[in-house]
Amino acid sequence: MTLDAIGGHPAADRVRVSDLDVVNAADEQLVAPRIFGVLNVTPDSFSDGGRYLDVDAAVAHGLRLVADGAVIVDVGGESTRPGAERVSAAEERDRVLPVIRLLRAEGVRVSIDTLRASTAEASVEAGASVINDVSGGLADPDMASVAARAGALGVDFVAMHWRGHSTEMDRLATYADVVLDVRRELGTRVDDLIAHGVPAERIILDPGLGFAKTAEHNWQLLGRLAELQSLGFRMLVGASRKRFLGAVVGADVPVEDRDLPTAVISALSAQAGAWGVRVHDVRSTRVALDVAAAWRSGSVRRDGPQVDGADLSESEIGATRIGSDEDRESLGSLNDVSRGEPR
Ligand code: PMM
Repeated sequence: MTLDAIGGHPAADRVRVSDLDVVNAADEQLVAPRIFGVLNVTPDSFSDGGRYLDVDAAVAHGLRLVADGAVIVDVGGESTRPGAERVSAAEERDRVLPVIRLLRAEGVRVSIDTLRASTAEASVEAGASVINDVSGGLADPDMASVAARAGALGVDFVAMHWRGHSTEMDRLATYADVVLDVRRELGTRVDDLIAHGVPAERIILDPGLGFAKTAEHNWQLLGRLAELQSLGFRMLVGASRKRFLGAVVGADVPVEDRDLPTAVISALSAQAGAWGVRVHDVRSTRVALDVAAAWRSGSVRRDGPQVDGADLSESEIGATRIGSDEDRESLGSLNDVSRGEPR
């Protein structure tokens, strides 16, 4: 069957054009794709594990990500690198909740990267405005209902393509056609989420690079991103520093050397119409996205890479990319809602 014959997901009709363009309706002035800055509060994530276990260090790094151009900070308390063992729910919450509360107090928008419904729910209560579940709701049977309750309050849900936990995902990397298979499996996730009451316009899809994927699978998914986007949902791309980039820059170099290919992928993802990119080094991706935007529009954006975090106080850093006072007010009221019981 050709893609033309498949068409978009039926629920995509409910995703209004304006929703495709905004994070929680609060940042319309920003040019897509949005940058999710990665903040792993873990001892063992593959690229930044152990660096931000201390709450103050984590918050300072979150503020730095925003100063560099992230629209949202994606906080994770459990590593998903291949082979990683699970941490307890209590340990995960102890890692992420203080960081989320403090970042919110600084006016920073936060996404919670978790497989657990209980962590997602507690994080939304602490002020998170996006739930980022790398299993797309498959790992925890309660996640879809939490996403539905949170979605009713305007909280977005990232459903990544996933086939199994870190300890087993490498053996699950078999596909007839990786793009068509991932597209179909993401479509099934959308059906299930909507059946549980998640509003279609709150769903963001992600191809899940590196999760039950070989390097070739990752490149095929990137090169044919438009086929995934034809499902009709916002698309988030998470290539940052992943192992498959080692083949480009050399396997024995520091992971930071993967920031250049990551930034190139961010620019190419922008050209392909991605809505968001999730990266560790925000500054290099910001520059790459500004170049891509200038290429498209014929001039450098007025809100381009003018941020110099060194000149800003911490509270100003938190507000830098969020925009005008009016925008900050609307963000504040959004999170007042999110902080309540998501029911
Ligand atoms: N990758 C990782 C963790 N969370 N979330 C989304 N939505 N997409 C991804 O590709 C993704 C993710 C693994 O990378 P990390 O250990 O550097 O956070």
